[in-house]
Amino acid sequence: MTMDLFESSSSEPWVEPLCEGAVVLRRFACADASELLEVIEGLAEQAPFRQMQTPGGHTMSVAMTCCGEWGWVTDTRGYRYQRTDPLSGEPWPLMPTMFRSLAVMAASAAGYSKFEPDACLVNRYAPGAKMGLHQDKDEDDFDQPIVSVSLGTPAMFQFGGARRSDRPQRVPLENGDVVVWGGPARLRYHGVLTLKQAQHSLTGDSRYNLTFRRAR
Ligand code: MD3
Ligand code: FE
Repeated sequence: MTMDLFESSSSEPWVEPLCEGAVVLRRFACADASELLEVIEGLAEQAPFRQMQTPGGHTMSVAMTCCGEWGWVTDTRGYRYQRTDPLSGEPWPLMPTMFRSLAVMAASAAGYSKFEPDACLVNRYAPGAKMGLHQDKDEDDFDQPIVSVSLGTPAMFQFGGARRSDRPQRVPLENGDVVVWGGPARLRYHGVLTLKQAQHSLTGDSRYNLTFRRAR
């Protein structure tokens, strides 16, 4: 009885390989979660979360902001990385040191020892928000992995294949889970199912996702 309680409260990270090139580092960022969220609040004072327009004229349900040398933007002219926040015309906030070191440690734990991110996209999901199946292909070098950090309420991630029509597998992602996507997994289709109503002690009803990239 007491032993069960003890084991279920263990919070040591563990590793779940997803496929060749992709690995889930379960709870890898749990110890840093509250600090990461405080830092996100500070970033959002400089570069507020906004719901961007797709080239097709739709408003994304996910709110986004960026930090680092390059930020990812979408508008009616297309998808691209740019050095400045279109809302202010100012450079994106610097990538906070603790963001960078977490991403570098995670990449290294997954076998990518030379990852130097120059862009971090911060996604905020309210209940009802989702991200349709897409590929991340606006970066210059697909040999560089992407590191993703999930914070707040749980989400169901969809991990598809090389073609949009490939049936995706579902991967639940919780607070503190870090995924590293590289090699043959780098260009696979992926998305996030509609976020369910839930509560997390650190974020209320929201989920945040950081994706660290090498844009250029
Ligand atoms: C698999 N974000 O910002 S992170 C994105 O949870 C994005 O907000 C999702 O997809 C989110 O572009 C998923 C996981 C992820 C990120 C990049 C990938 C999975 C990936 C690139 C290739 C394959
Ligand atoms: Fe993506």
